[in-house]
Amino acid sequence: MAALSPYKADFLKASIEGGVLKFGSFELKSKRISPYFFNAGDFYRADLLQAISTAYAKCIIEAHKSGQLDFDIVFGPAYKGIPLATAATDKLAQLDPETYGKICYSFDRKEAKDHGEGGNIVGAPLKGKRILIVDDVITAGTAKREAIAKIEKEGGIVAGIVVALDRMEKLPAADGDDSKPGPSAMGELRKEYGIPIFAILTLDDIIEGMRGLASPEDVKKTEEYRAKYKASD
Ligand code: OMP
Repeated sequence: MAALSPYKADFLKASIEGGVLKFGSFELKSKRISPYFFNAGDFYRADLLQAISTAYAKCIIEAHKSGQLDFDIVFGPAYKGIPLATAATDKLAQLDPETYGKICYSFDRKEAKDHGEGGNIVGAPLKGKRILIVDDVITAGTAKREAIAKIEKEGGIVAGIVVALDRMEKLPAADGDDSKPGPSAMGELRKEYGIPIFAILTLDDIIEGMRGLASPEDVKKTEEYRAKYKASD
């Protein structure tokens, strides 16, 4: 496998050293038991927030330059997406003020507000704008579908999704039999909505980069998990 690009390697190192990417035994939303967990809520220290906002901004700039992504607003789904989208917007403008100095951010409320300015969205209005969703992790894609529905209801046009981590997992089988090959959440979302989706890191990147930063036992368990749940596409 090709070496990780420097910004991805820096991000992985900060995630492990900062305790954001943990190894052990964790139950996922899907009920699968995973030997690793990435908690974007743990980027609460200034240096870690800078590490993640830099990684998002560089990933977004790369995708934009390649011609695959054009957007007006960076949208962070509540709650964990909110600081991620806000910090990524700030970092984009810092890294390239000419291109991103006027980029906007916005996020949703979990509960609609019926007084004051009211509504479901805080920040830039979405109507008629191209929206880039910035979120933490893709496992099954359920949270991304919910975010897309909210944005479309507000009249926004979803332009793409950027996540910190693609777990590369196959969708849970309808009959509960996870031993059969299955398609990935990311692939299904791309097909269903026709939008580009980018991940700063994938599970393959984590396994490659964790050697030397995590114990050989954790590497082995993570490889076994990949062998069991990795999607076929
Ligand atoms: P969807 O793939 O869109 O359903 O989103 C996966 C969600 O699972 C994330 O937004 C997190 O809330 C949570 N999650 C993590 O935060 N980190 C992980 O490593 C794994 C999960 C998970 O439960 O799958």
